[in-house]
Amino acid sequence: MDDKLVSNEWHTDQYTSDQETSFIDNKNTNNKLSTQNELFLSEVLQGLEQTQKTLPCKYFYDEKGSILFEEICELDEYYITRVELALLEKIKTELAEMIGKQAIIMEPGAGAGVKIRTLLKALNNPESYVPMDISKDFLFQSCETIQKEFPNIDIMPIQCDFTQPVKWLGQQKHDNKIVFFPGSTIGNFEKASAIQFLTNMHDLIGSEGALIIGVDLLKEDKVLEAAYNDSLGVTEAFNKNLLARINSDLNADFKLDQFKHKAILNRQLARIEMHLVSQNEQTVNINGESFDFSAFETIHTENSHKYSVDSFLALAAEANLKSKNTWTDEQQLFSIHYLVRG
Ligand code: AVJ
Repeated sequence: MDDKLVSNEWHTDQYTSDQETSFIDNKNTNNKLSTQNELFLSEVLQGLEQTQKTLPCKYFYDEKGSILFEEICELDEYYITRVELALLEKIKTELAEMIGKQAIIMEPGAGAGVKIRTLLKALNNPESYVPMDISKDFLFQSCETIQKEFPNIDIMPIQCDFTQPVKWLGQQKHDNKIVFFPGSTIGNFEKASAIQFLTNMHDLIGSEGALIIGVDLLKEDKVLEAAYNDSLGVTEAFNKNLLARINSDLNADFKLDQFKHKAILNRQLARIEMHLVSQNEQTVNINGESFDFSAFETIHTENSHKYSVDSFLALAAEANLKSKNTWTDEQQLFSIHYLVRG
């Protein structure tokens, strides 16, 4: 499997990128990691210097965080995964017809790959699958599982931060480029970044391709709040794992028991916000810099924007994408959109 992943000339020859991107290759490790941690450190310091302290949510997904996120997806209160998967099951034949033959399926933020298996199974002879994720080990493991299940599909994983441009993808000459972006991950982006991301996808898919995107819908307070303040405390552990990661990767001394998780619905901005609330006045050191917290001051760690079908399609239109079809579940909890160039 290693050979297959690293020797494919389709990607090694044409590979150029604006960022430090690496294909999955077990032999290629140490230097990369420290460059990544330097970037991680600068983003952490920058976030904590703000009046409203923030931390970038993409760093949730180290190995432990990726596992915790999978646990979130299995919670009763976290309806998103369950509802999207059921909807995907329901529309998969229709999707397969729209996608057609010999597609190359790209998936930014691929994670554990449960949803992609549903799609790949339904498709007519897909050519290749390109999962992208920031968490290398996790990506590598899930690729192995997928390759076993689909021996005839070329699997070309890329470790990257998909919020940054990955140029070579757009340069692939292929008619049927499909980007699969489930899970309402788009919800993490603020408006300008969401439009930027959608514009990158618009450029990437070309005139024949499509973006299949899952988007969570705005709904009543209690359903949303329960989904992000689950009773087992998994979301709390997920949120706090970011502090643990900063401690171990960036030489910091966050006291985990001095912070509490709190998710709040900001209806005006149509989003759930996750915060870590300092329980006391305290000082935290990170790689030689110190940060003071007053009691109940928060670190804003994540936004999860919610849309209506119309508000999402208006956003897509700003990136010159239009819906060829949009599906929702019966309760209107979640939506899936098949977007093409407008
Ligand atoms: C992966 C961004 C879709 O916002 O629902 C889940 C992340 N954070 N619980 C979401 C998340 C806390 C999730 N997304």
